[in-house]
Amino acid sequence: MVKALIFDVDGTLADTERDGHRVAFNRAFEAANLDWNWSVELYGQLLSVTGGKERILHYIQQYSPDFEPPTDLKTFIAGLHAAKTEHYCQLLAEGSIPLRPGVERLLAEARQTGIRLAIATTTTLPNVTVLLEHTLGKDSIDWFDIIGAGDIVPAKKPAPDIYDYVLEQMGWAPEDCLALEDSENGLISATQARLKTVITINDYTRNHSFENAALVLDGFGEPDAPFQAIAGNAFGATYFSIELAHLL
Ligand code: XBP
Ligand code: MG
Repeated sequence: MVKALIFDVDGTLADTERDGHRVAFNRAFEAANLDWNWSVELYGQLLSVTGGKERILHYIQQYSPDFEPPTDLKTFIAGLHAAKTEHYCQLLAEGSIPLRPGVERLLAEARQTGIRLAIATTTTLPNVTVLLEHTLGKDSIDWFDIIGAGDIVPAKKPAPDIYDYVLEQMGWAPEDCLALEDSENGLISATQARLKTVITINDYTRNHSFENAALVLDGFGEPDAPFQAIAGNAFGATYFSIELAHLL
């Protein structure tokens, strides 16, 4: 029996990357007078590197090697990323990014049935709280026993650190938990932490490799809007529920 669900945020709870993070990065670049602009397509490639600061560094190294920062590189990237976080929070506070279908129902069902909830994400903590606050209300932050986020661990996904951190802090055994992810890096991270993982794909991750996932779906689905099962046994279910989580 599953005792806890551990959710990824970006791409899993909501499609935040294309119209949220990407736009916020571009706004921060513009405000810093940089002529960088991350298109929808380029951003898909850059997503192979998790973490905003790590992604900016990767971009400089791979796409703009002659770039000379005005201060030392680490300080420059940290400043740029702090501005990006502000733009991102502003964007989400406008309420423009909804939760993915089925997320609200699944969280409610978990709470009703005594299943514990946690978050394990690469993104910066304020980005998580602003999303929860503007989709489910301020109280929803307390629905989660723990929110593991960002730089709290040394290595970001695909390293297992953030899942290990959540398990260790809560004293949970991996076999009692289920991870919910959307990407290959997320799956590798959760699997290395010995967690069974369900994937809900999105436009940026549909071609990733999900070989070790317990189940790969196109979304959590709703009673009146069934999911498509892409790989794994969905036990005849048409939407992801706690009942199905117990069967995996
Ligand atoms: C999410 C990410 C994050 C966001 C940006 O990965 O890679 O880096 O794109 O967030 P996952 P920050 O869903 O696997 O956790 O800019 O705050 O780092
Ligand atoms: Mg994700």
